[in-house]
Amino acid sequence: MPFIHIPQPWQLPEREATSEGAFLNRRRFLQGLSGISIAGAALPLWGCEQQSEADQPIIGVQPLPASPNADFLQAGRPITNETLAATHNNFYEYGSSKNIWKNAQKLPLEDWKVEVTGLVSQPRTYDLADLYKFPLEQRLYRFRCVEAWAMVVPWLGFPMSAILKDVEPTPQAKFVRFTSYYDRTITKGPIFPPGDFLPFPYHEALRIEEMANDLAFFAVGIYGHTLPKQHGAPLRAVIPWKYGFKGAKSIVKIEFTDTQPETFWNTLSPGEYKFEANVEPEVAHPRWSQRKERLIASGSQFEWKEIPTLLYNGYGEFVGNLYG
Ligand SMILES: Nc1nc2c(c(=O)[nH]1)N[C@H]1C(S)=C(S)[C@@H](COP(=O)(O)O)O[C@H]1N2
Ligand SMILES: [Mo]
Repeated sequence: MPFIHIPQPWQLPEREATSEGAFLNRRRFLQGLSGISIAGAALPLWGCEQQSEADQPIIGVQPLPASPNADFLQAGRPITNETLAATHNNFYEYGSSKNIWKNAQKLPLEDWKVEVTGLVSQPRTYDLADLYKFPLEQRLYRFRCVEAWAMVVPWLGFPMSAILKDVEPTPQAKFVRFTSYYDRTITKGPIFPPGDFLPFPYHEALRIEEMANDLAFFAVGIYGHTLPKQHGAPLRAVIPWKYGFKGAKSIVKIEFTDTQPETFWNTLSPGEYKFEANVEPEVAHPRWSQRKERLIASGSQFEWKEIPTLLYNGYGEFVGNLYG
């Protein structure tokens, strides 16, 4: 039998592990992700109080498979410390600060369903077990928020194209819309004076060709376990060449449409948050430049590393053809 070498996401070249934080990450990654140690892992990776029932090893898929595409396994930057990533979040349903991880533990995951509907020939409703049956893979992606902070995280999930194959959109389908879980009595969310005007539920959308691109991903996990609630358990969109706000969290509905759907931030402030929202260093946000970004680089939230922003977040070779 031929020996097939599948590179693992944590096999980063040494030169990328320059900072102390990256070194610690590397160790944690090895501890957390190797099939053997995770099988016997009783140790929470970051303090019991932050563990949630969602934050578990995914049963039945150990060891976790790496993406067959080696290009999706190297970010050219150190992996972000897991605790930092999990305590610096945008999730407006749970508050308008970055420190919402505790509040987000209110998200109820019992009996989760994801309805796929609209212009499709095979509408479907997936439960959690169905989602974990997709062929899962790990991908190490750069991640860029429109606010100019950035990170590198190992997602676990499946390409969005797998859903396209399952539900078969009709020829009329031109867009896909994602809707996040929302219950006003549970998620609360910020109330900005003079009133509660945020257009919840959070909703985002892509052109169907963007969804079909190899890079477009649905994550069910991160750092080798299921998604913590603050990262958008149990299913969130990851579109790494676009600003982070395109990646709706805690998705309950996926809908195919013939016209361009409204989206949350674009509805709130169309001049600042475009529908397309590709990472483009030369296109400034009205209130700040996008030429540079601050990488959450090491052991403290206050140690930011400033680096240049890359066009399409460095993924031009995969997505450039979408934008002639
Ligand atoms: N439902 C929902 N999804 C959301 C958001 C949100 O407020 N609500 N924020 C978005 C923004 S602005 C970013 S940068 C990312 C942050 O993802 P992270 O907290 O997992 O890093 O989630 C995106 N998805
Ligand atoms: Mo963001």
